[in-house]
Amino acid sequence: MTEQTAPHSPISAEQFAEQIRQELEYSQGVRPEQATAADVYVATSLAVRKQLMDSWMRTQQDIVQGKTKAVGYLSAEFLMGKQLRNALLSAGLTDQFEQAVTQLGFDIQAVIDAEVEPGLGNGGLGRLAACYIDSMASLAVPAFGYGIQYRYGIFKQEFDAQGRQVERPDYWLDNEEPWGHVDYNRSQRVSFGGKVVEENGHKVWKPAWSVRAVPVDYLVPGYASGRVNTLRLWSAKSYDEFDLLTFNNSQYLDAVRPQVKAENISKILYPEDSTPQGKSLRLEQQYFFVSASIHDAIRVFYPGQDQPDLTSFPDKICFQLNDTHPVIGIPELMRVLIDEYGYDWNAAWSITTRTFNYTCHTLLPEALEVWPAKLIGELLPRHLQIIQQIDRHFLAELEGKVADPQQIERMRIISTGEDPQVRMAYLATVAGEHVNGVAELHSQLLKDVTLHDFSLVYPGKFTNVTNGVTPRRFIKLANPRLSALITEGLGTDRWLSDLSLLEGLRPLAQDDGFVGRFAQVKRDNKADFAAFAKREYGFDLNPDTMFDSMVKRLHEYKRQSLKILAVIADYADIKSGRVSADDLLPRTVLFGAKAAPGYRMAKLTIQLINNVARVVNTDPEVKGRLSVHFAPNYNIRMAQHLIPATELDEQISQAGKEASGTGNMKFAFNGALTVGTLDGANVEIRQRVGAENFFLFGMTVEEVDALYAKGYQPESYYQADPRLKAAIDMVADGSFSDGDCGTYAALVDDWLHKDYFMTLADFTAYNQIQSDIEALYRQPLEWSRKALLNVASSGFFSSDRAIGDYLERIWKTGSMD
Ligand code: GLS
Repeated sequence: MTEQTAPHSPISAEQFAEQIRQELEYSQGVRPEQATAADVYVATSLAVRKQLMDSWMRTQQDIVQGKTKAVGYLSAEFLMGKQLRNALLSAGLTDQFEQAVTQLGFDIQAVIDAEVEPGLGNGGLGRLAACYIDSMASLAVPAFGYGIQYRYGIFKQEFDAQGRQVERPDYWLDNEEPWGHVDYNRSQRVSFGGKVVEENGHKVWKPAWSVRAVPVDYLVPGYASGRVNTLRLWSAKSYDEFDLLTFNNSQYLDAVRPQVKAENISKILYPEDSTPQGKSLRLEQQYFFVSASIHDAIRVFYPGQDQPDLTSFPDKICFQLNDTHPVIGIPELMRVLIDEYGYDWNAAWSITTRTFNYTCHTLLPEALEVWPAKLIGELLPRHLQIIQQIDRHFLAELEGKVADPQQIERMRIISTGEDPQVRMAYLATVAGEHVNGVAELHSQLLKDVTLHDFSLVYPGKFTNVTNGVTPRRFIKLANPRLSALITEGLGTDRWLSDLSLLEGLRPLAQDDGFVGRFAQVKRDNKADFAAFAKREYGFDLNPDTMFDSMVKRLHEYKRQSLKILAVIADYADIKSGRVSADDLLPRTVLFGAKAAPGYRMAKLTIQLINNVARVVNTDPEVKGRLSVHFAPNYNIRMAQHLIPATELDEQISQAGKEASGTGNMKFAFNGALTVGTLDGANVEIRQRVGAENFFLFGMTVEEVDALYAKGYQPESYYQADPRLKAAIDMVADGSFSDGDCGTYAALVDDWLHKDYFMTLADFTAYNQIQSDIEALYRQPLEWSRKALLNVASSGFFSSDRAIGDYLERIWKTGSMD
């Protein structure tokens, strides 16, 4: 068997134990005998960080001196997950760590558990960014991740006695955080407000206030590449700590006001996903991190130069705009080039348009960010002028190319009318060199619908890069049993760097012995998850039932309602005596989802699911056959436990609404079968794993459009399907609200009279596919064979492949080695 070894000079377990001891004593001032698991966690992390330092410095140097251009991945979110295990894996120190910690007399798990997960993202978009920087380092692509170190990440979710979501702040930085290095010597000034004046024929911005952007550097070690890239997250600090004069007059709050205002910028992550909120603090955050990052890139690539030749900037770095959040970087680079370095408009435009590329991550029109021009004018007056000028130039260009004045009007970057809005996706499309969607279907719909006018004018700009996820975290770390079996089956662990090798498992799907061992891995993972869920949430899960999971953000388009209505319909069948509980396939339905705090319908759906769980799980009539559990605070850690234990994965969004999905890929990697619609990357997963190994149901995008056009009347579906009617009636009649018919009235009313995402129209098809699912599950060997074929065929969804596509189609750069 060939084992990959990590090229960062490996050390022995004894040496590692010694380094941990040194860190305990000389960094933390704790004698090993007095140390707690949390101390050992910090010491170990510092020791691993030091192990990676040489590779990091070498990588930095090669990035600056190398001939390949770097990538600046600009993202408002990086949902990293816990760092320690991943860093150990990349540094090739996992075994040494386990031995060293044991030698020191500590419990490995307790040390791992001492790490607090940084929740610096909402969901798929932030996690994708984290997977991409992992892959870039693993492929030795010179890259920087640039974002914000939020003081408070995504809220902690709890449920109250009524099953409602309660949001609690995420104090992730309250304990020592050993991974981020605060580099006060490389801070940047970021300014806001004020006005623009004319001086000697030049526009000069006189800002009203500034903050200090301090970088906090995280190492991003590649797997088996010997490379360590940088994730630079900016933290906002005040220049005016506090006003002593005011303080002496005992006005404490006034005295610290400037500090509070400045530091607020990086205080909280907006807990929205797919639906942005137009708040000025959010625009401040966006500008804060892109301005600091652009200046940082100039500092890195033109060190010590007062008058650098920035015409070479696009050959040094290209910026990927992860959705519209960093798009204010476009006028910022123009401003920097024109106002700070004296380039004329055309030269600046030429540099800018070769520097930026834009990834769109949505299809929901309401999720395409727009900012009131007035707000931009107040916060960034010079940028508004630049955007207006870009819009004027663009208009002139369009007039030469487009005959239809209405089309031109539709395409304007700044809308006309009383309260003009700046459309950030349009700005990114006009200025970006490439525009990509995140799955084949999504990229097609961007061209055909969302950005159709633009695709006519700039057909060459549009491309697709189907998302991918890292196999290091989501197979190797999450599922050690499966990893070992794959390595044994393939005779090598090289699949961790080249996931297409999983194809080699295909013939083993015909080997009943191997399939049986694969099934045993799943069974053991289910038992582990049951123990985890008991410990963490007090759930009683029976590993001899089917584990059926739906974990993702709570959003109407994702249709958690469809799943819970199907559960209620089964329950109603039993309660009414139509079906005997003994005929039901024993199933454990698992939910995990956070709802945006202000999203009423999503929060009501959480409440409903929790109360269905309460009623069903305590009803002796269905005991052992059906149980429902909603695990609070779904996060990366929980995903790493739950995904390997899942047998059926729910990807049931309305077709044409989920841009890609990435959970679907993680489940396929781990041998779950998918029940899903033809939406997002489901389409490609089904193509690759084979239609016979995927449970497809529901309307297509075309059918959805046709039904909207015809006039959708959800109530007619309610009348036509007695099971659907029974389920909705049970919600309406207070069965899940202690007899109170008002609790879910808003949900019921929406289902019957609006149901924008057509849950009711897909209900019957969703139920029908359940009989196929159950029939297959009753043949365990056949189920496992198909599950194994899912693993064997999902190598395409590695983030390494996705980064390969970005390199080839968009960045036109490569490895530094
Ligand atoms: C999202 C999409 O909703 C997901 O479908 C997609 O997988 C993800 C990454 O591309 O981006 N867009 C968004 O705003 N949040 C997401 O998770």
